[in-house]
Amino acid sequence: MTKPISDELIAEANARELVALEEDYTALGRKLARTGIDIDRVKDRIAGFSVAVPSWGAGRGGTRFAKFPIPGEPTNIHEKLEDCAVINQLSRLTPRVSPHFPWDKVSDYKALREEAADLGLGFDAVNSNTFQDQPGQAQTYATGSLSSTVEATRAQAVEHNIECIEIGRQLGSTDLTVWVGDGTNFPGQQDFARSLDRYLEAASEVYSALPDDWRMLLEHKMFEPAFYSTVINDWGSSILAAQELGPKAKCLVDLGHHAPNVNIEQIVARLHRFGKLGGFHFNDSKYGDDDLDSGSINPHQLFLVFNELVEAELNPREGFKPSYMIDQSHNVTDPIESMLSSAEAIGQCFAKALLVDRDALHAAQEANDTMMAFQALRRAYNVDVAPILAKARVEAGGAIDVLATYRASRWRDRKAQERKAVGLGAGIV
Ligand SMILES: [Mn+2]
Repeated sequence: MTKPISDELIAEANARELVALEEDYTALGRKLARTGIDIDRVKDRIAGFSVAVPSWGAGRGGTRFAKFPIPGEPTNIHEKLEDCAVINQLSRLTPRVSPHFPWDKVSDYKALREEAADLGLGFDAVNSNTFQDQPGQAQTYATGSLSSTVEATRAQAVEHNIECIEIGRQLGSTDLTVWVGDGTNFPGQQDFARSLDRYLEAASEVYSALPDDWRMLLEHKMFEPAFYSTVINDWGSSILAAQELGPKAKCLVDLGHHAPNVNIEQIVARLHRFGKLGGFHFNDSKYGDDDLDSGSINPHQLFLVFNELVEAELNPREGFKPSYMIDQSHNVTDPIESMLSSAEAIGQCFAKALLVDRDALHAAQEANDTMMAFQALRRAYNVDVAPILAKARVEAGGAIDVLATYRASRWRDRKAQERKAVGLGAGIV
């Protein structure tokens, strides 16, 4: 197995932190024991938790105005896998990569799967792309893809999704994530009902091509690139489409794809209630974007989402197997550092949700004791769970201080010497 960062460097960095970590972990263990919680059991749950990273997140993102590349950023799937391996080696939270096609196309997928495995990585959901045109493509997606009024365009979009399934089979994936940019910029531009009909008909052709153990994750988005309406605009349209397509179709919740201030944790509970919660794209937002780092703006919301997921575990519905992935745009940071920080934020919110005294919460809910129900959540949210995550990491060979260890490795500087420079460009990648 190829390890991008040397074990010696990680061990050296950890040696400086280990005594303090043991002290903090022991103290937190004593505090949690007073409320009947075994810290080692929480740590074991964290050790078993993982979140996928997107291949496209390994490069610097951008906006429609500009993109500012950094020296040493990856320019192909092979270099992206290397960077994803760094994130997983240090954090021990991100063992899978979610590829995007055609961006990550190669000629030999068996070899790509082996290359990833050698780096300690597997593949998560495959993502199709019918929101931009590719060189040599026969039909344009300028006015839509799966919902296009043009039959040949819909057929091309269906064919691309089926090709993604075939690639995914070779990579070991079992999920196809479908997000279409289809929508309108003007009132009257398209008929709301007919465009959804066309989408459903085309999506059902993709659905029919799913292998037995596969799922089709429908990702909704309220706006962008279409700014007046989108065909799969919210969780309502998403669950209706998933119900119509069949049991293998599930809804994917991207935290940034809602109107500002929407109660996303309630949507999570609703989707789960009907067996349609397929997974998450984690990010954060301040206004209406889907680009900021997970937990950087509203970590409390992330905690409340995980609180619903822990509740869902206690009341499982058919096929409850949510997939977790980071999906954010790293415009001003080293993407590796952003994903290390984000994976930590996501893991922390899961750990805090595990600390909620469920008996106390449920009893307070049944007794309509509003304040104590709230306090059951608040007590857990207020716990600093960092020592639990650090202990789980170090036991799995990861770094106690992921960012300091990453910087000590000088990974990006070294890659800047080896990798070809990225050209200037615009647009989200
Ligand atoms: Mn997304």
